[in-house]
Amino acid sequence: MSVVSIDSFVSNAPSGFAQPGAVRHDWSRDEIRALFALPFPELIFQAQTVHRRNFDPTQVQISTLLSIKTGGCPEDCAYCPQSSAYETELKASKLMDVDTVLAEAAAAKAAGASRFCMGAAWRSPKDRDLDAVCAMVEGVKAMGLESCVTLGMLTPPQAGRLKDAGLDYYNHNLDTSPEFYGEIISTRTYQDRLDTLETVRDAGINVCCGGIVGMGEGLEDRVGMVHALATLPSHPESVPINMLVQVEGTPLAGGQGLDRLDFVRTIAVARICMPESMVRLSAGREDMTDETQALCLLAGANSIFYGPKLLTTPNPAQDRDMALLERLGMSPMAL
Ligand code: SAM
Ligand code: DTB
Ligand code: SF4
Repeated sequence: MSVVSIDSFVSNAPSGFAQPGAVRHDWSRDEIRALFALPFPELIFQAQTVHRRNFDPTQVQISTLLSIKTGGCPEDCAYCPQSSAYETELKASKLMDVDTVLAEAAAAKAAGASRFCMGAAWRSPKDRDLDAVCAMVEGVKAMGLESCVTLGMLTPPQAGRLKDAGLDYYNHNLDTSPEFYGEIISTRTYQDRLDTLETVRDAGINVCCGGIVGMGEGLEDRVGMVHALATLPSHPESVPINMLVQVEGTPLAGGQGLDRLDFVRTIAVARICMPESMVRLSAGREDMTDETQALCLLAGANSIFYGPKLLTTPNPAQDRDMALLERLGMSPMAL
């Protein structure tokens, strides 16, 4: 295939090539499959073109995660060390107190994060627990940080309370394709997840929704996952693409890892299909070289989790991340 210049690509994009910049909600699986099948240089070129239309390619949004309630979860997500269905080395703990959480948020801000994300291992929050979470959200906002929580399924009144507390983002992932989903989780349905996403959207909270790759799914499942995300009535503002972190004791431990180039492809296709969304190079960076991460950033990822821990598993040290951004001539996005 001959090399395509950016100008000729933009004006003469062959049919089947994504038109850079257009936000579409009618992606077909065939179109998405065709993107995955592109030669790597063509795919990256398209992703870069779309990315540069919408974002400064040198800027990366950085968020710090904190598990505010760890383990003992009644759901059976096969990837998750926090499910009580599996024997892992994780120690369960109850909901943290508000002051301790706010001290962690202040430290994250001092280290350079612009968003603080709090995760709880719940199927859904109890109303009394939501009082404390709302106080956490208010405190995080008062520090001048963006706030995000991930608490499981929500009812409309619960979403309304979070919105009133000032919540900016709610994370709730579709995780994989509708077909593969049943192999991974039996305790709640794909439709349950879609319902929560609609509830969050209706409450006026920004949606953070993505999935996990490297769980033993096939290419068609990665196609189906991006398709499900890109055909939502509104694209999620934030799209985390996680690479499975294998944790001993979970059913997915010991599986064959994903070819890193297939991970990069997933990022690139997500970028093309959701041009205005922040695509997050999410879990799994601890098992990636700096060069793989650089490829992900070239493929259109423009946010990362920042800090030595994700929820329960390790993430690269802050100084390694800052050094990588500096080596790449990139910088953290200001609020
Ligand atoms: N319990 C809530 C829920 O599931 O909606 C919130 C916390 S849950 C840990 C948030 C997300 O983390 C999951 O939806 C999943 O996509 C991701 N996750 C969990 N364990 C993971 C792992 N081992 N590797 C990669 N991503 C993981
Ligand atoms: C998301 O998509 N990834 C983050 C965040 N949303 C909450 C969580 C990753 C968790 C990885 C496994 C762990 O550390 O427990
Ligand atoms: Fe529970 Fe969330 Fe883990 Fe599933 S992913 S087991 S819902 S904490």
